[in-house]
Amino acid sequence: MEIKNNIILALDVLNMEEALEIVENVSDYINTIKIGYPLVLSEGLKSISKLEENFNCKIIADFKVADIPETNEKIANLTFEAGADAIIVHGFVGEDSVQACMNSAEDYNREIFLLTEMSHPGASMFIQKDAEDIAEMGIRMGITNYVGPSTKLDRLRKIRKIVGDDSFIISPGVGAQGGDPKETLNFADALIVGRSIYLSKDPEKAVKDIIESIES
Ligand code: NUP
Repeated sequence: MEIKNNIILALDVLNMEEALEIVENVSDYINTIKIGYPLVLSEGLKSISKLEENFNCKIIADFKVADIPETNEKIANLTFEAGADAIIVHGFVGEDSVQACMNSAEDYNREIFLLTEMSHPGASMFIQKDAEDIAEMGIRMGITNYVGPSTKLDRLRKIRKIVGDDSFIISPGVGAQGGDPKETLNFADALIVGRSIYLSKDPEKAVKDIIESIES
């Protein structure tokens, strides 16, 4: 996935008008948008095509798919049918559930991102202890795209070590959750940034500031 400036906008706003306005502001610098439950539960799956009609952008659907294989397949099919270029899938549910999403992605010629460890403090309670096994499972399954936390760089480094330099890692937690853009890019290929951009009074400047800090 060719991600402009290595920044993915997490567009967790609750209405389409606001969403379009924010993307309009940053569209010179950003070509990849991650949408998730906040926007889709407010405005529907049509949010995906709305964004794609208005901007030349790629959409990653952050649905953290985590169900039995049969249900995962339905979720992935509907997401790709709606136009998403990629879907984020939880790894802790196991190989068969992840495989169902991979099969769907193959049918639609789209991509999946495997979520290894999460960025929030509560991730240390359960998912952290399995994150390395999840990454190893991903490699065994032939998955090349991963999600790992920018808030815990020692953990991100471990995940990079497991998935190797040929894999593509996108990393949430930059900015509002405390992660540093430049340091994160030592281990990740692209940053996922939400609030630091969409809550800013000047989203374009917020993006430019991130780009500058990466290049400094
Ligand atoms: O581990 C994860 N942490 C995380 O923050 C996995 C995610 N998918 N996310 C998502 O990234 C989160 O749901 C939000 O959409 C985005 C981070 O947004 P922000 O903290 O920059 O506002």
